[in-house]
Amino acid sequence: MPTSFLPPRLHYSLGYEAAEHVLGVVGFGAGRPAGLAADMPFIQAPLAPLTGAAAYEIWQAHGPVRACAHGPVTGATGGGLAFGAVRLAPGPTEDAVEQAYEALFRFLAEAGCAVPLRFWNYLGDILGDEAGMERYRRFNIGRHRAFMRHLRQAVPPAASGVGGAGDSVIYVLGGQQAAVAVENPRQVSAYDYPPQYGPRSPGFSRAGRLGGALFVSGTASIVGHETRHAGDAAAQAAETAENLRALISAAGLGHALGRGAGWAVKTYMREDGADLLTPALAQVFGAGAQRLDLRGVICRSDLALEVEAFYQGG
Ligand code: 3EB
Repeated sequence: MPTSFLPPRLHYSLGYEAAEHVLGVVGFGAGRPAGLAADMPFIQAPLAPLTGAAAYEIWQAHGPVRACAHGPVTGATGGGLAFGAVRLAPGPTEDAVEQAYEALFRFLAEAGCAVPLRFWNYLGDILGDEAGMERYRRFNIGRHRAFMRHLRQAVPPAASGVGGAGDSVIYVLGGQQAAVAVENPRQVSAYDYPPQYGPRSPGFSRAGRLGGALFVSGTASIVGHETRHAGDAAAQAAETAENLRALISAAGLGHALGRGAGWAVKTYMREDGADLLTPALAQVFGAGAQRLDLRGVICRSDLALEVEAFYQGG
């Protein structure tokens, strides 16, 4: 039986509504909500909403959950899913990332949800230089090492990789069966990027489909493997929308385009100006989609924005 999800809930205020069967909570400019049991997973992301109040991303399961921390990972499991989150330890980024991923893999196995479905990587100072190599490139080396040892599937799952200000965090959703990886016909697979983007290619697939659910990776204004429209955020928004449309269609979910209901969307922009995304997002997801706009640094300096999404058909 395919795993079923409730859509993630994206909250736009500090007020945390006690939700049922909470697997995990991510805070954006927000600390641990008072209503969340002390042993349940909460991680504060090094990113905040573009404007206004703090926000939470809340993942819920269909059924009772229990906390199950393991090593450095805070987590919970229930309803055939697990949520786990970890902070990067100090030290060289590639080593810290390798250790963090290894801890997440061990956590997932321990939780009985050994298959990673979706990773989120929020890195402090993502474009900064670390002893002669960009931090994001070191991140890719560490992730690659962990995947070589622990990933039991042909291609890596969906992911986002975004820079923030503060402590780096990685969180994951795991399950009991792998999602079907989906690639974008307009883009070179990230794991096949040529070496000009670093010694190890980014380990993620463009989307993962699991039953009626779709995890859409961070998607930007990249065609083939090259950035399009450097310096023009509005044109990047339109190109990103084209990429999202192509990807969602390739996933066999063309019928979900523009539906609104069932979609939860997170956007990342370096500068203010999320309004310029609104027409593009309305076309792709529909006006009724949940939406959370975050301030983030994209992992290429010429990219102004990135968009990720989750869909649960109903
Ligand atoms: C890209 O298409 C844009 O390194 O995990 C998007 C999603 C991006 C995930 C990652 C990076 C990652 O290459 C950047």
